[in-house]
Amino acid sequence: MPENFKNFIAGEWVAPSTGNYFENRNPADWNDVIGCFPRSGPEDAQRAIASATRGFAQWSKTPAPLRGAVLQRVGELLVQKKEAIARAMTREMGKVLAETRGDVQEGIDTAFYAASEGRRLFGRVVPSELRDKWAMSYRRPIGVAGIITPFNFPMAIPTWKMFPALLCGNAVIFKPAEDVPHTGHLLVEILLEAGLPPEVIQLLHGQGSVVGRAVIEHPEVPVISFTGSTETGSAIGATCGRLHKRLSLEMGGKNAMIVMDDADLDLALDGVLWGAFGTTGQRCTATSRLILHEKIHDRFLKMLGDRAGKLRLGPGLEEKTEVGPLIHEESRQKVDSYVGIGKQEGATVLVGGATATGGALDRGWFYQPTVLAGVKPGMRVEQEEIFGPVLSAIKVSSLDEAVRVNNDVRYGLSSSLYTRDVNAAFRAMSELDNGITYINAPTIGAEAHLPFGGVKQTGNGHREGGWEVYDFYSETKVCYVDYSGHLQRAQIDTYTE
Ligand code: UN1
Repeated sequence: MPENFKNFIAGEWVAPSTGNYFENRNPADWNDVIGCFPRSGPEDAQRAIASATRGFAQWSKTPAPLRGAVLQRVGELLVQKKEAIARAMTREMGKVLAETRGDVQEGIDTAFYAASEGRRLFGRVVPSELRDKWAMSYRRPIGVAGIITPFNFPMAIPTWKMFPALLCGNAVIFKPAEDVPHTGHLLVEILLEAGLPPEVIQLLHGQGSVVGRAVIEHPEVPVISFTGSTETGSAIGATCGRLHKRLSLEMGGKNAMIVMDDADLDLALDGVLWGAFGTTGQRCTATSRLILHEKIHDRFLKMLGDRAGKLRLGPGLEEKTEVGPLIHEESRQKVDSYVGIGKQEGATVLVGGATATGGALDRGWFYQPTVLAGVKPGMRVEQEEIFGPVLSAIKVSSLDEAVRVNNDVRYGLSSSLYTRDVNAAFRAMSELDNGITYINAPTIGAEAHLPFGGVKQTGNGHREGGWEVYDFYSETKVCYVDYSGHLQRAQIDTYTE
């Protein structure tokens, strides 16, 4: 019998009020059941929010350096348990071990950054326009933060949101994606082991449409952070707009790599294989368009076809594997249907283009790494996020055209340019309409201590990671202290002698 896992609500591991559970299976081997996880109901969400409100009252008064010390211990525990968590994560969501180790490392980096921020969290003191008066701003915690996260970075993305939220003094309700509840469980265990007061964190498993919605719609949860699809993000945005909530959205991408005729093609080849097929293409930052200068187009596609066709598919727990499975069957069907759409639109399949079968592959959601050639700007496979191992190659005749093609999509997360021309690189950096641009590196690989996010329909203007996320999770308070002993009127008594 698989284990029944629990929610963590009001300082205790508890069964869901509904009594219902869902199965969590290994996407590389559907006979392997990891466990059953609560299909919670609105009542569980209500209890979690009431408890988090109590947790907030306590934690918001804990000095920030002490909050940082808890996150320091969280980071140390993640270091100790890195290998075990990476293995559990690969079993749960499929990506290869090197990548799940990297995912935990991103959590470690985020924890240590947050810990050090506990001794900064700078406010500002600025000159007042009046004499004998101080003017300053500082940060205050906001309240309970609802954190809703996707399957593709089951450790890193929750930590990007949760650690800054906690460091700033907020309490957290954590709703991990249904595909990765086990990694969520392991993360909450670590927070508790590190000494986080129990009511400051609540773990709520279940469906976004039920518990996610209950958290988002609750008036006592003033801050929401969501990473996932643009469609769901828009719906959350509408609700949060109506309820005047602070909301950070990270959503889709249609990220392009541009390879110019002067590029180091071997370097670009390694880059595109990693950018397009790492995490089986299931990153918001995945390279899903390859914009090739006409002078190197045919040669580069030949090189790419040879290498992409040889990538080793298999269970991510096997060290030889280069590409793991997709997260579930529905996702595999979506990928396959996009390949069909691409063919109908006139693209040709250079490599891949079908479900991967044979041996161990028959027990998981594998799909061949796929390159579509002859893709034209405006085709659906060029415009829409596929979230799988499908790369669309487009031919252009200049950097200007490449930039236009890059920018002509509704998303704007990351972009990449391979060139040896420093002038072209700097010009493109300012013209590529994305939140992140890489020069001579693929579209994936953001570092935890820099702001992460995109423009247009990728996000709503906020950034995760780095220093900017601390603005999102704190409320600015301004204080003026007038020690002149008489009334001084701002804007009026300014120039009097
Ligand atoms: C995501 O795909 O949602 O830059 C996050 C990267 C990783 C994070 C990706 N550090 O690819």
